[in-house]
Amino acid sequence: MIKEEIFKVAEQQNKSEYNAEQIQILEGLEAVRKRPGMYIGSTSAPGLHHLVYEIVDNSIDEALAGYGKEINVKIHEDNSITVIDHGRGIPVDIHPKQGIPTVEVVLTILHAGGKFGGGGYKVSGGLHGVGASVVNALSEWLEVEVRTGGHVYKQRYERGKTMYPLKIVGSCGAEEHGTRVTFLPDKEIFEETVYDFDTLKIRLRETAFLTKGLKITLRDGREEKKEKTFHYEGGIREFVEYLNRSNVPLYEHVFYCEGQRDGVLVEVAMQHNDSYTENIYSFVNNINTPEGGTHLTGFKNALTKTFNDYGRKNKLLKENEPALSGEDIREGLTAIISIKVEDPQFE
Ligand code: 1YM
Repeated sequence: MIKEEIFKVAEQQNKSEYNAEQIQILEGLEAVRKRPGMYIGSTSAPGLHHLVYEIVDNSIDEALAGYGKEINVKIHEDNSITVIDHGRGIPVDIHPKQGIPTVEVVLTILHAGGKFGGGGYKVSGGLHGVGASVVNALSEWLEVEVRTGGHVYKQRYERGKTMYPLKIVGSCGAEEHGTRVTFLPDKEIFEETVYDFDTLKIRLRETAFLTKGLKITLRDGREEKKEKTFHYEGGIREFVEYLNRSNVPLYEHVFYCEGQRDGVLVEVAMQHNDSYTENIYSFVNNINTPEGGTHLTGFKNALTKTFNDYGRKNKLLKENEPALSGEDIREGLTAIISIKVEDPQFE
């Protein structure tokens, strides 16, 4: 074979591989549309709201990596949602394996988000943690805008299908960077397509408490204009103050500690109030773990031991007196245990 022919065959092979990959992409997102519940839990209100958390989680990961301190969420008149962050922007360069811009890979290939840029603590990839491509698959349309290198890049998808190649639609300051995603949940998929401001408010407030220093703004652009900003420099310490707001604290100071070992970041905040109820919330990578786990058991054991050791050492507990039980110590306790692990195992 002469050189030209070899090149031609190679080119055709490349093309057919590329097409095969394209087909896989479409099949991947079709699977999501066929069984949405498998990816987002439900197609009723919880699933609808879950779409927002999936997109916001990518912005939170970016903030945890040290890029961008503010996230804006807006509900529009038609119940479409915009999420804006000021991180590095989803990369726009051509993905070496897929041959399309990385941002398009992130939005059109299932589970792609979690596979790149390993390392670092990620809140995405948790319970559902399915990423932006699932949101895209379940949206009538989705538009992404990335600001980086002085350009504004844009791409639109309809029911997960790319409408045009990534294009530059404008310019921005050389130092400006970030990602903006707007999507309209698909009425063919969801039984409920009206967003509830308070549902988003509660979850975004919790997220802000768990990520100290991060500012999250939620705006309602529908009939009844509303706006809420969540920004807690004290993080979970302020979360405990908030939870204890309608109780009488037994002491003024909210106990707080943080530490890191073996790739696990641990934060604890607590304060007793004059009630009898135990109010302990635990989180792994910003996801509530109501069933507890070793992080919660470890905390409870350490608390019981520390109180008893202190009591004995300072003769508050006489030698012939029995130790305080864990339940006694946790009476009226409000606490937050928040851990961040690099590779969480949810069971
Ligand atoms: C409004 C939604 O998705 N922000 C966002 C996403 C990414 C990055 C920055 C990012 C991550 C990394 C490097 C990395 C994502 N990138 C990817 C992937 N906001 C939103 N902001 N550069 C930029 O993790 O290494 C997935 S998400 F895969 F392309 F790296």
